[in-house]
Amino acid sequence: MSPRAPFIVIEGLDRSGKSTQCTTLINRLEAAGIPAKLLKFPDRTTTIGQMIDAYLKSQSELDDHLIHLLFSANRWELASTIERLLREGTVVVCDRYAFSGIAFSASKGLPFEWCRAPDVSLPAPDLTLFLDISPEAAMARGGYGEERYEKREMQESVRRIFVRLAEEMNGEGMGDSRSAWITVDASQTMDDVSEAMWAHVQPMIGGTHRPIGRLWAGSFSSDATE
Ligand code: DGP
Repeated sequence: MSPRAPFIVIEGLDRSGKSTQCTTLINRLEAAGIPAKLLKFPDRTTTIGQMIDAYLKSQSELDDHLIHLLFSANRWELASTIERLLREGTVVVCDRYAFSGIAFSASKGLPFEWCRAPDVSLPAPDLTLFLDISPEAAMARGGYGEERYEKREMQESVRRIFVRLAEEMNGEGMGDSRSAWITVDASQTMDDVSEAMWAHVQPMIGGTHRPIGRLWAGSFSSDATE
């Protein structure tokens, strides 16, 4: 059986350079002759994504729980596509994923475990690259834009939760859903960040025979009678 391609997630604060780095990574993979596809969450093109887009632009008001579930549903909309691409041998690079879901919604005061629940069992990344930058340095890059979460206190809280997730993902007790989480210093030059990312991605491009993992798979009992 031929190996499947790896699933790579890029996470970070707003203005960490994430989207630019995702594009650079895709270009590098393609230049190396590796089929690669960039996905971005939220995917604002779907019906659910359009509701999220309106919310982020403050054109609509939604309950915090509801918007969290919509963000998660937006990931589930693409879950089978991600699995198909990986099996076909296409590297999937994802600009944000379930970790953003927890980091942003828990920062608004929703319970951490409640935030995790709807994303349990999504395809698990083989590698998560977290582009770490202080909110001050991110702001110095031209300030935050107009969107709802682009405020300093929010970004500070988001960063603290990302750090907690990093410890958890690399820790014991993750079972099959354990996946490598690498923190990259995103205050470096764009070229240095791109090199640091490539150093982790390049060893994986030959693919893997490991089955696609399930995110936080051990979190719930699968048997209602247990
Ligand atoms: P972006 O298009 O990458 O700028 O992301 C839009 C904003 O949405 C950004 O501030 C991060 C936030 N975000 C991304 N995913 C989630 C999620 O699952 N839940 C919540 N509450 N916010 C998210």
